[in-house]
Amino acid sequence: MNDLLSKLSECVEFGKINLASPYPPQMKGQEGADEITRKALDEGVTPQDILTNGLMPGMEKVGIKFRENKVFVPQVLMSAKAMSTAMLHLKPYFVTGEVKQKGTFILGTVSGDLHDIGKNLVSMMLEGSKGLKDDLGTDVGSEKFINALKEHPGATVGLSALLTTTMGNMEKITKDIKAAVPGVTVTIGGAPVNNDFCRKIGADHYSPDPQGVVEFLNSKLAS
Ligand code: B1M
Repeated sequence: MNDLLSKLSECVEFGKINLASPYPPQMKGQEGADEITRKALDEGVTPQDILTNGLMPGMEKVGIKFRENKVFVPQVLMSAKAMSTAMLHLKPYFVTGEVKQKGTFILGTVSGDLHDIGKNLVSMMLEGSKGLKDDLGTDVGSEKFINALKEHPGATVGLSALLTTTMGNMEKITKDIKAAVPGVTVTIGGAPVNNDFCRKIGADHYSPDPQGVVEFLNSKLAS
């Protein structure tokens, strides 16, 4: 692996945001995710490579340690902050500009769920799209989605969930918004969900990654 990418992975794993950050103590005075991402881009490493082979493996390692109670919420928050800081550098490259969706795309992480890094990647990719985007943030319940749909008639809704305990909320939200706004299209994503779950809850589409959302919106336009 490229040396910069392995350093980047380490920054995310240990929550090293930038040079100025004193956390973690063992990396004090070293460059963080901020500077190393910039350097990698300047050296010609592709944004996709940075995401897939630098940031994501670091987050995977944190996830494993988190599951095994080797690190706790504050450390994971530092990792999330390091990853989000790095993603700011990648944002201009991930803006597709290709999506010309019909109406607005309303996006949110479902109620009870605070994970927003994956959702933000979807949001980033749609930054340059021709239609509007309404990112409602995290912990979003049925009512907020329905209000947004009333504000943007004809909109498509994107739901993200990262917890097995909030997947069920995805089902409730899908049912609620389809009852309130018949005909609305719902696309879902996030680590614990898949195509079978999508069909089971009556959503219209599942995408394993942000690019899948872009492709789905484009295919909707073509149909
Ligand atoms: Co949490 N957490 N967390 N966490 N966290 C996981 C998800 C977990 C797998 C960790 C573990 O145990 N190994 C576990 C879930 C277990 C489960 O449900 N089966 C877990 C848990 C248990 C929890 C808490 C309950 C812990 C606790 O408090 N005891 C708690 C819940 C808080 C809450 O939400 N109510 C909690 C808290 C947190 C933090 C707040 C500390 C932090 C979130 C910070 C933030 O997001 N701003 C956090 C983090 C960072 C993680 C891990 C380590 C990383 C998640 C992440 O950002 N990945 C995660 C372990 C892991 O995933 N390895 C973990 C990177 C991101 C780019 O990937 O979000 O999967 P992801 O998005 C992907 C795809 O899923 C997809 O595109 C992205 C790129 O490919 N995608 C979409 C996502 N949304 C999409 C929508 C789409 C399409 C594609 O269309 C609409």
